[in-house]
Amino acid sequence: MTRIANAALRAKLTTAEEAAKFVKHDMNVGMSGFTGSGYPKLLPGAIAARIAEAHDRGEEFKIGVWTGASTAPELDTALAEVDGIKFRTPYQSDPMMRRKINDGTSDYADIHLSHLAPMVWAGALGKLDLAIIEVTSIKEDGTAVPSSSVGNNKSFLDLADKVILEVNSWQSEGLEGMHDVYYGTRLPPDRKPVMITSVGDRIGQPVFNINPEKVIAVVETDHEDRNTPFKAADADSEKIAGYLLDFLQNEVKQGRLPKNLLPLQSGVGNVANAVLVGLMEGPFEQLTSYTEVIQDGMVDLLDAGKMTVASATAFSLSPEYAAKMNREAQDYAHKIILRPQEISNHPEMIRRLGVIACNGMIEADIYGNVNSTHVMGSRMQNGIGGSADFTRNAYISAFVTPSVAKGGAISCIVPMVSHHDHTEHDVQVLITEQGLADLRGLAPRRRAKKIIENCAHPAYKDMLQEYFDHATKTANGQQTPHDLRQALSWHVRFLETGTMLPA
Ligand code: 0RQ
Repeated sequence: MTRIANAALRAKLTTAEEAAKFVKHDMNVGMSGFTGSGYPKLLPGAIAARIAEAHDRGEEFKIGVWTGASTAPELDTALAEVDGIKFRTPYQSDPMMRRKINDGTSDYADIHLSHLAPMVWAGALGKLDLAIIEVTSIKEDGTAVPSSSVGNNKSFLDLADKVILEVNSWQSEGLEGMHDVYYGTRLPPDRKPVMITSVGDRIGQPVFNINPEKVIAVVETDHEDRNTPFKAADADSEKIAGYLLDFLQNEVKQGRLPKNLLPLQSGVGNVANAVLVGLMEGPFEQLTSYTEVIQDGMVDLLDAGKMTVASATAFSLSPEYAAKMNREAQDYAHKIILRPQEISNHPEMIRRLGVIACNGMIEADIYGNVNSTHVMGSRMQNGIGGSADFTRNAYISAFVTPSVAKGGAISCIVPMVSHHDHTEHDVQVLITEQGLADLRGLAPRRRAKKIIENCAHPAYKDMLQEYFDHATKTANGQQTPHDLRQALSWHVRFLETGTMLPA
């Protein structure tokens, strides 16, 4: 049975190959997609094929690609491997895309996830020529039910000159009613408060408005999302999660956090999963989550009755949990809310609700500055994503990492970070498998002592202490002692010798 109930839009049904013919060199294209869910499955490949043909003929053909966040091989790999992306924003985690960014083929603007929509409204990134958006269905009145992510779709649909819709019948019709698409956002000076005062508040509508005159093509697909298999937490992740949970329990004991904590935001990956598993076994009840993505562990917490409601902008589930969500979406529609990312990541709500944020990092320095994005100062890994939207505005902000990387050749605690994403002013808690450093209220020299003692790997602890002692003696001022000739010498040593450890 068709998922396209509106006759006028059904009449625009065509193939991806036909629809792709609309895309021309230098266009800016806004695509759906957030952490591997809800991205267009067919159009990017069809566009990539046309780009490859054009390049074979010696013609220039590259487009700008704006999304919600990371997508999947069908989008980022497909377009990057034909050198088809001139500009990419706001976040990616695709190995091919990463390569093209780092070899200079594609420009990449690493933008806070809550910032992109307002920038697009303001026209700061230029004209949006086309939106390619996956939806679950098109209703008789011409509105569209979003799929497994909302991301920037509402903004792209509203602002693009033209629209192509991919209607994906793999997505569960039970998703209808889960989304809360807010149409009240404005640019200054017309901004009004966004009236979400508890995690479960709904302030928008369950569907996207579609202007039928802008729709140039509708394509049908049944391809599934890129759902990455769940990896069981390793020993280090379990230790890190354990320190965080003990810390939160102590905050409750001290009367600084309520018994059911405050809304949780957690990054994706091993440690985040371990935290969610730990919460399943822990003492906390009536938990809530105000975050970016719904992960397997949150579904477990909702099922167990330990979490009452979770708000995000996308799913990021294993294949098994995605299948479960597809079967049972209707049952979750009152416990899970998917919002546009300028709302899921909005500083106003994160500050008001008092979110507890926990994110991964590449490295931290002895004063608690954090690098989330660049390997050895220059090479882009993924991007800042929503980590700063949450960290800066959180009630409690934590960063987690194993204390070493690359088999011990790299210390993730360094004298000075090689790139700054989160400054010491924003970072309250650092955690490695060695321990937790509560940095709240500490002056830089005390922060250094705590981070070295609690978080550094034994192989690097003495070296960090030596650096700090040396910097304290030689620095031209004592607030944040550094010897600028040596501050980045560990990174230089790694680049020259393959390890941060001295010969
Ligand atoms: O390299 O892929 O070559 O093996 O970096 O590291 O340990 O797998 O860690 O997957 O948790 O990612 C910061 C990148 C951590 C992620 C980052 C190397 C390491 C490996 C990945 P390989 P791990 P994770 C909201 C928040 C920004 C976005 C964000 C991230 C690779 O967390 O992208 O926070 N964050 N969004 O070997 C050199 C170091 C290194 C290092 C690790 N110090 N130096 N390389 N690596 N440490 C998210 C949501 O709510 C969805």
